[in-house]
Amino acid sequence: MDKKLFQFPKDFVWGAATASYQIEGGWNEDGKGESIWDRFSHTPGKVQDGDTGDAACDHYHRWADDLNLMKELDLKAYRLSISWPRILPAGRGGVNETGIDFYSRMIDRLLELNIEPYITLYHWDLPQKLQDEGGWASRSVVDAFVEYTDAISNALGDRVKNWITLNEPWVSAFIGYREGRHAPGHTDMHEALAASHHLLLAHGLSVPVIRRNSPNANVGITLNLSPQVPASPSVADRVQATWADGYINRWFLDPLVGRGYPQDMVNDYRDEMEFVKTGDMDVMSVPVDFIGVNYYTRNIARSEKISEAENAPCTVIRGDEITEMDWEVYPEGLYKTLGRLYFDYDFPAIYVTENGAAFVDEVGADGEVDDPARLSYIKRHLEQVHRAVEAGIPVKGYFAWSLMDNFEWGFGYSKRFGLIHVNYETQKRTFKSSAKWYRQAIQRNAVD
Ligand code: IFM
Repeated sequence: MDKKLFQFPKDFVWGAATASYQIEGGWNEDGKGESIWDRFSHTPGKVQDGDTGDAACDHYHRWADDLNLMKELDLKAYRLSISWPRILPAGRGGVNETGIDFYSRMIDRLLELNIEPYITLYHWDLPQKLQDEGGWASRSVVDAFVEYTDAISNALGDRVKNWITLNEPWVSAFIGYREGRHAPGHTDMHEALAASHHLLLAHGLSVPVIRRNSPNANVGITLNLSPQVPASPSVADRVQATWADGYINRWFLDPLVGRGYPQDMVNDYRDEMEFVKTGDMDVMSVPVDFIGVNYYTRNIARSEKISEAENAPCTVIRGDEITEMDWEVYPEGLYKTLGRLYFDYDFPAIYVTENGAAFVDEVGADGEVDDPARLSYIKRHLEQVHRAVEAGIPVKGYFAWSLMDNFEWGFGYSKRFGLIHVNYETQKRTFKSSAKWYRQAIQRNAVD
């Protein structure tokens, strides 16, 4: 039987993504300030095996070679993030020209190679100096973000035409300030709520600044989204799923499109929301050109309020294909998420700004890295993207996470997400079989 060929639209954007702290290293070089992740990873017990991003993939020194690898992969686009403390070491006031220069040279080279840069302004490496005044929980950080946005979009806006203000503000706010598994490692729900609000405010105030400095740019924001499915038809599980959807998805989606914070969540948080000021909700619903979605898995919601015995029989069984992150492989959730963004929220364009999987990779005796599980993961998710495009959903591009293995936050270097294998002892890069497959997909503009 002939295999089905999933052909993508002509202008579909094929890319890969990284983030500054996860790959750059050079943590204290050339005038860079300390970030909250430098501080967090240098604190014993915070990151698995005591790993830090001090050297990471040494991309700060090897960026030119890494760009050549991107070309070899035939990437059409590269999503990178800027390290805020490399640009403004103290978070505000006093630009570090060496930092600007680093990114400026990289952008020039990307354009020379015909690789379109997509810049994320904030992928979690807040300058520590701003954390010292309260971090995202403090409203004063919002102005500092706008100042930073102005500095970097002014420097690069003539050449960079795709901007993402924030990466996964839910993670910044709730994993950083409520669960404490990420920097700054706090465990305070009120701080987390305030942080989420200030992040969205910072986004809203930055969009017009980018538009002013970068005429004709596409500006958007990236959220981590996942379907929240009740484990059973019991009322308790359904309530739990609705709550989880409000907590992770709607808390960010609704204000972005001008619906305000979801009322069911506000009912829970009302007493803690004094940080919302008149006009804030208008600011954060500034129109965007696109929404970015980072999709990895779904969540099956089960209420803890009732016992296993009392609960209705489980109707949703977690699939048995699980990644190293303990995340279920559930490609259809990507289709559902894309559909929701278009049909329920009406975003004019959508990019999958991250999708990928961590699996154990080994370099074989022949020096090759064969990673069929990752290849299959990416292929099946791309099929769902194709399905969405066919359904009329305006999905404009797909960025694999990640270009190369890197520092996976609290897990250090123990989880590998890369298309390119990195030997952290030697910094040798090796294309995995998924990378070779991805190159072929890019070249054919199709998946089969
Ligand atoms: O590595 C992270 C990335 O920084 C943000 N999105 C999820 C990825 C995998 O956990």
